[in-house]
Amino acid sequence: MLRTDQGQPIRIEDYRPTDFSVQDVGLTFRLFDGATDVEAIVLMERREGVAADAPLDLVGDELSLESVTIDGEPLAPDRYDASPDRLVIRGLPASGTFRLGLTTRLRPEANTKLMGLYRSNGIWCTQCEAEGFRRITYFYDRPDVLATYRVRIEADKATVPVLLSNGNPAEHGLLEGGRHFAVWHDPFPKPSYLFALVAGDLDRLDDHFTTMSGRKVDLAIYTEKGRAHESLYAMDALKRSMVWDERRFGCEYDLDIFNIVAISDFNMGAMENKGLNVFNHKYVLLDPDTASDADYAGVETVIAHEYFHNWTGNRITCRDWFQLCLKEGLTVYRDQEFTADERSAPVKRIASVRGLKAHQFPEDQGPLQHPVRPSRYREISNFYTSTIYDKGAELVRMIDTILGRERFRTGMDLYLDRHDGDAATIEDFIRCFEEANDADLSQFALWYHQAGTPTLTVEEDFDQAAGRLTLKLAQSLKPGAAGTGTKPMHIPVRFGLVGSNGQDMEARPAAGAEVDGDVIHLRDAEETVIFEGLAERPYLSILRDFSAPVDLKFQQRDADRLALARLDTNAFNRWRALSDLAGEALERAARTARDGDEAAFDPALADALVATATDEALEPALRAQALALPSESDIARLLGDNVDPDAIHRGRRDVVRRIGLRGAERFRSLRHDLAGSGPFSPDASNAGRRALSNVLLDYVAAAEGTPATAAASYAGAGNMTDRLAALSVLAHRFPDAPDTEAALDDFYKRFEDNALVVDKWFQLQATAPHAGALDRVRQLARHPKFNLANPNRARSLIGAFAAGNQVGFNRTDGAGYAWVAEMIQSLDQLNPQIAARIATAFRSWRCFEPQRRETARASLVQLSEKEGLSVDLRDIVDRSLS
Ligand code: B3K
Ligand code: ZN
Repeated sequence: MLRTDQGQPIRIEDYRPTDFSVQDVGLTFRLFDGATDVEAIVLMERREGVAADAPLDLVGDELSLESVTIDGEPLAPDRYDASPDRLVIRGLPASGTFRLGLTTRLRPEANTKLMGLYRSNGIWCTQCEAEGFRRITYFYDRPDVLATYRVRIEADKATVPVLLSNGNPAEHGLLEGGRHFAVWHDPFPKPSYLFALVAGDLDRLDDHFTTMSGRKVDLAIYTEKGRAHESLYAMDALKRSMVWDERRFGCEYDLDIFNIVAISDFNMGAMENKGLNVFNHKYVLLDPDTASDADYAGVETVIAHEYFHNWTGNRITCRDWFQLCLKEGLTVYRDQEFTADERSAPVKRIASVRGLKAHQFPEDQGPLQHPVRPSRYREISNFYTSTIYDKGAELVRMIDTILGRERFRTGMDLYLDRHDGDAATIEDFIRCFEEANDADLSQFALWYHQAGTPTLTVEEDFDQAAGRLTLKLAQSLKPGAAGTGTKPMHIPVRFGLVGSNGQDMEARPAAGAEVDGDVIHLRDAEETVIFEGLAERPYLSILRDFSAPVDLKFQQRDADRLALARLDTNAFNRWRALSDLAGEALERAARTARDGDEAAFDPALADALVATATDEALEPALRAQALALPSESDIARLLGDNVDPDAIHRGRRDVVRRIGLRGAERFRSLRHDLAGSGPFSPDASNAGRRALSNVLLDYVAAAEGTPATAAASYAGAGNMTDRLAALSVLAHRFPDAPDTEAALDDFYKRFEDNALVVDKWFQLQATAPHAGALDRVRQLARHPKFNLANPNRARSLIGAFAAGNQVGFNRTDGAGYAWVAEMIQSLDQLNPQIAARIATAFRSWRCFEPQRRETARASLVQLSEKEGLSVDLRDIVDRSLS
């Protein structure tokens, strides 16, 4: 018997190249309702040095093999063994090329995993990353096997007019029986995970772009019928991305055509297939009445991200999946820089750091911890994590900080030049920065291999008489679940010494750690830096722009933080000063709420927030970030252990109410001033004004203690951002009010035909933190519009409740955990990837107080004892319990 995939661990040290090389792949898809035949002709050759009797060993997944040929001749049955997930062929030529022909029969309509070829609303589409191509044909489905592809698609002409694949169009024509065909040729060798096919009755938005060398590229975005006009903003974002990548990194687009397709059933955000990006329609379609500012920003980011992959991911791909951060971390870094340039650098940085702390820090501190460059996995789909993406991007950003912008670009140029056409490794990437700049990044490289969030401790001492500031910096890393090393790493610490006039003071680094401009290079476990020549005690602005992904421990005086919140020239650190003060106030409030007391309230924080809200010198989006207090899960992370989500919730509500009471009058008048007039515009500056106005609405509503203002805002809303914000204040703050029910009903009735808005309606209710939350989600799971098979819908109810409703999911009686576990188990039968992803919400179970810890563990254990769990889900459950 051939082995079947039981999720055996894959280890990096077992990597070796394939026995046969693949040069070219020809694929013919004959699309019919119910069944699709795929004929593959693969040009291969035994590699030099490989034993002449070594068999060809290819991988499949749930495949059914119809025929095998070698150079056109049918292969005798005794020459091969086939099972749904493996094909082994013996007796192949010892040297020279041969053509392997395979025919497989697929059932795309029955493919609920949405990996390989499947149908979404009648449209045939594919998703191959990471291991979906093996669900189409037997292949070396791994990223280091690069080949050119020629793809022929045949289908009914009337019902399936659009036939798309990677590369450039080569041929098309008519066939008998009302059918037609199209042939696509992709001249750039690519791994199988970048293969794509789309076929259906689609609408199209056309445009074009002229590259920096003057080549014309045809651009098209395909949508479901009648929705092409909703992709105008996405098209604009695409063209801006193309310009930006040329200017910033010298990266020019290479094919004659670039296509994007929006699909409604999609496991993730989008996919960077060569020349044919396939998107979750959430990240393409926008309409001023139905899309919020967050949706516009999301589309812009994802369009850019997938486009940027054309160089960082496609032209240079990964040798193996352990190198996933090579393309993902780097591409996230690039899309963050794009947004910073297009919108606002400090606002983007704050949003990225908030995201990192909310998603990556808990992952790095819990049982699902893994290094940015892992060395083991059981199921690669479970490694598309915040650690790979977001921490991966932080590591690239640190290289930029350590080397400086120009030297960073020199290293990138060498990487893009030297490795074009390669399947590369992290070591290749780092070496380019070292060689191009004569730099030593060997200690820095530990960041890729040591899991966990290092703690950076800072102490300061100022000698007034001598005008001398002494900084003591220490780093430490606890051993965690991944069991990787804890050696001191190279940490770039950006800093400033802020004078009472708000200017950065000039100071001589007199001794101690290496200081280069505004960056301290911390390399040892403990180091001291001495600055001399200071006329007054400076306010220390440390870790500016969050220059390293560390857990900063710095007992800075409140007065200094309040001063930095007013004065710091570094906008990010102005935000952080307030955020740290607020975090501490919220921690105190949670502790006292747990003990049944009311927290003592220091009005200084409220006054600082009011001052920031009304500071005309700051862009509104930045003020909105400052006013948005740490979330309930942020507070849970700050508390660290023995967490009681009900106490966090009560404490936070109390703090918001008191700030609201103190600022109510100013907040109301500011909202009045911010109220927009004129037609809706999604640009960053208008979005910032709406963000500020809506964060203020929450304070005002909290202070008033009645739904009246939010209900009025809902009724008067002229766009989705304001409408959603008002509805969220109603549903989250006043769940039982008649106004809330009325607004939720109105919202549903207005938008029930728009799936993306109905998702918002599910999500908003699923995340409302109140005692009846579980009953509400149970009821919503029976709603006629709920559909477990659609990933967006499943995420908007189950995922949103599990990851975004601290109070509801973590009920003391364990009923929240039990319901989520039950839903995950049903979902696992349809779509293991989505089930496994939602299950990661259990990862912080050990941080709770004993009763919740026990009930959460019980649900996980029950899940782990079920028969027939997918490899995906079992991997997450087992690791969560380990
Ligand atoms: N590379 C894809 C993600 C694929 C996820 C596979 N489970 C999208 C992206 O990161 O751009
Ligand atoms: Zn990506």
